[in-house]
Amino acid sequence: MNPKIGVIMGSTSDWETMKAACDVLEELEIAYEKKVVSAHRTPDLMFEYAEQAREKGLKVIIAGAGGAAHLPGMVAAKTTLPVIGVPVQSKALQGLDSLLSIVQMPGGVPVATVAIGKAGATNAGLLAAQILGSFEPEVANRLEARRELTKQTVLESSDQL
Ligand code: RP5
Repeated sequence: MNPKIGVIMGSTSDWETMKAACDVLEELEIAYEKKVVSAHRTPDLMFEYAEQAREKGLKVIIAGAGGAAHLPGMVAAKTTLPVIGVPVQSKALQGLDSLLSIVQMPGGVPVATVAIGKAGATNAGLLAAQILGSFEPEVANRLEARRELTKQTVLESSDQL
C-alpha cells in the first residue's frame, strides 16, 4: 500500500520520540513512511521531500525536530499538505526551544503543533489519522473504536480503586 502519512524527523536521535506517532499509525492500520530529513544537514532533501509529497500520494506530513526546530515550518512552506509539528524534548531547554520554534509560525503558513515529546508524537499520529478519517470512513471507524477502548479502560481502572 502506498504511504498516506509521511513521518519525518531531523535526526535519528528523534526516533525515540517519533516512534510514538508511528505506533499509533500502525495500530490504526494506516500506511506510512518514515525518514530522517534535516532542515540544516540535508536542506536539498527537505525541499525535494516537501515538493514531491503530494504527487506521491501523501495526505499529511508529521515532522519532528528539536532545538532550533526549523523542519516543520520549512516543509510547510513548500507544500500545502497539512503539516503537524512535533517538538522533540531537547537537552538544553527541555523542548521549550523546539516548541516555540515550531508553534510560532507567522500568519500564512500553518503548522499544527502538538505537545513536547512522546505525548505530542502520539497526538500527532492521532491527528493525522483524524484528518484522514474525515474522508476515509474506515479510518474514522477505527478511531471511534480506539476512543471506546480508552473509555472502557478508564472505567475499569476506576473500579479497581
Ligand atoms: C535537530 O537537532 C534534530 O531534530 C534533533 O532533535 C536535534 C539534535 O540532533 P542530533 O545532534 O542528536 O543529531 O536537527
